[in-house]
Amino acid sequence: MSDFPMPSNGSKGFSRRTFIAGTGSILGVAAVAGRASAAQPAAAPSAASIPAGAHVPALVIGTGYGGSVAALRLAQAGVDVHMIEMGMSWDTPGPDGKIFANTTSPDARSFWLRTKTKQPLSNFLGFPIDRDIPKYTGILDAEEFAGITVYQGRGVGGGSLVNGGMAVTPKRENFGAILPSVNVDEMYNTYYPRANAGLGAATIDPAWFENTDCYQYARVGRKHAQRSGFPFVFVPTVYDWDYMKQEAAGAVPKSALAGEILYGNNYGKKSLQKTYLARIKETGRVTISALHKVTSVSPAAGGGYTVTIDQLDTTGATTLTKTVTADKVFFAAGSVGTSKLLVRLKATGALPNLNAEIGQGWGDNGNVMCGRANHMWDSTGSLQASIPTGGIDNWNAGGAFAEVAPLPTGIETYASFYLSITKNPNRARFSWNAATGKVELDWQAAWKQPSIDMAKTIFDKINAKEGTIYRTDLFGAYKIWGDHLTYHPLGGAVLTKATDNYGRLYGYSGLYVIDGALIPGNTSVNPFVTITALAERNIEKIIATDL
Ligand code: FAE
Repeated sequence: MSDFPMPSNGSKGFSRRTFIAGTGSILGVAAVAGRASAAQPAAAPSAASIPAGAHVPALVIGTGYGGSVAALRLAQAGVDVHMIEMGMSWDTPGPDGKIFANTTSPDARSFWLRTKTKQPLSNFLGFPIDRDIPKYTGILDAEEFAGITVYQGRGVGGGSLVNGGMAVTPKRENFGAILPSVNVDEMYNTYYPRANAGLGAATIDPAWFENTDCYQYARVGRKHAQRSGFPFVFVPTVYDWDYMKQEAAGAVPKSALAGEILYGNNYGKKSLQKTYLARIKETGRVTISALHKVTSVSPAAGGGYTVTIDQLDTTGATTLTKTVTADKVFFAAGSVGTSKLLVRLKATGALPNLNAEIGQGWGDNGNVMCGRANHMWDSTGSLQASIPTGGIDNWNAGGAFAEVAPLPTGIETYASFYLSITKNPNRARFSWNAATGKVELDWQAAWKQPSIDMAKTIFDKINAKEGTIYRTDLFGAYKIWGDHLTYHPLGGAVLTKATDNYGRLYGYSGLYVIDGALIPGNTSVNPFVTITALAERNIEKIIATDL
C-alpha cells in the first residue's frame, strides 16, 4: 500500500508453525521491542536557510507534491522561490550508512517527535509490536485526532518520502465526482500525462511479474480476485523497475526487496527528491529551508504578506523565530497542514477574510485495511516487494478499490493483505479550539463503517469462494479491520469553495492553496497523481494570469 503498513521484525523470529497457530510469539515480540536503535542522521537544515527579514517573490509552504510542482513551474517562469519545510532534508546518512531506517526495525529516524512507534499495523499474531524510540524529527508523522490517526511524510519531499509509490490515475468516468468544476478533457489530455511524466510513473514488465518470487503475493491476490469475478488491474508506480530487477538478481543494494517503505526508501523509489525536486535544483532559482515551520501568514503593511517561521532543532524545539515577507504565498503543507494553518489564521485574526469553507470537506479517501488467511497451498512468499503493482476494482458495483498490498515480514505468512480505498461519504471539519489553542478535526470513529461495508463487497465474496477467513491479529487481538487511520488525507480548503477554480484563496489576492487540501475528500484511487496533475493545471493558470 503503498500504502501499506507492516509489522516490525517481530515476525523474523517466528516459525511458520508458531505463526499459523497464533501462539508462542510473546518472546519473539518482546525481544524485538527492546531493540530500538538510536541511529540518527545528522540534522540537515539546508545551508541556504532563509534569513530573517528576507523578501521573496514567492514563498511555498511545504515540499510535497503540490509544493514541488508550484516551485518548479514558478522557477521555470523566471520567479525566485523559497520553499519552507518543517521536516528534515533527508540527504545525510546515519551511523548505519543509510539515510532511511528499515521498516522492520524502526528507530529515531522513523517517526516525527514520538517516544514510541505508532505502526499502522499495530499487532502481529495479536501482540502489540510498537516499541520505544528516541524523540526526533523523524520521517513519518502519525498525527492523532479524536477519531482517526492521519499518517503523513515529514521532510523535503513530503509524502513522497514515505509512500508506496502507487501512481494511479482515476478512471475518467469517475473524475466528475472528484473535481466537478475541472475540465475533464484538459486533465486527461494535458495535466495527468504531464504529472505522470514528471513523476516517472511506469507499469511493471508483465513477463517479469509472472515469474518473479517477489510478486507471488500479488499473483495470489489476482487469482483470488478473478476467481470471484473481480477485475485485477495493474497500476503504474514510481519505482525504478530496472533497479528492482537488479535487486532480485542480487546485483545492487536492496530497497523494495528489503521491505523498505513507510520510513523512506534508500535506493529504487523515485521520490520527489529524484524527480521534481531534482529539476527544481537545476533551475538555480529555488532555495529550501528544512526544519523550518511556518506559523503565521498575514497581510504586510507595504503589500504582500508577512510570514512567521520557526526554525526547529531535531528535538522539535524552536531555536529561532524569523519573519520574512513574500509577494505571493502558496500553501502546500498537505491537506492537514494547510487546513490547520488556514483555520487558525482565520480564527485568530491573521487572515479574517478567509471564507467559512476553510477547514471543511475533509475526507480520508475511504481508507480501510484488512488481511485474509489463505490456505497452505496458497503461499504468498517470504520475499515480497514493498511496492504494490495492482488492485481489485469493484468501485462501480461496490464502492471499493483494493490494493493488493505486501506484508513483507521476511517469512511465509500465508496472508493476503489489502488497503481499500472506498466511496465513504463522510466528511469532517477542522475547527479552532481557543481553550486548547489547537485545531481539532471532528471525524468520528464510527464513520468508517461505510468503508468496511464497501470493502466487504470484495472480501466476503472472496472468502466465501476460497473457503478462507479474515485475519484477526493485525490491528489488535481479534480485530479484523484497520479502521483507525488514513494515509490519504484530502480536503479542508476545497476547490471552488474555499478557493476559486484555480486555488486562489477567497478573501486575499496572492494567497494560493496548491495541495491535497483542494480535493474534497476522495479521489477513488491513491491520490498523489491527482494532486500533482491538479497542481500542474492550477500553476499554469496562475503563472499566465497572476504574475
Ligand atoms: P505532502 O506530500 O503531505 O507535503 C506537505 C509537506 O508540508 C510535508 O513535507 C510537511 O512536512 C510540510 N509541512 C506541513 N506543515 C508545514 C508548516 N507549517 N511549515 C512548513 N512545512 C510544513 O502534501 N498516495 C499515492 O498516490 N500512492 C501511494 O502509494 C501512497 N502511499 C502512501 C503511504 C503512506 C504511508 C502515506 C503516509 C501516504 C501515502 N500516499 C500515497 C499519500 C500521498 O503521499 C499524499 O497524498 C501526498 O503526499 C499529499 O501531497 P501534498 O502535496 O498534498
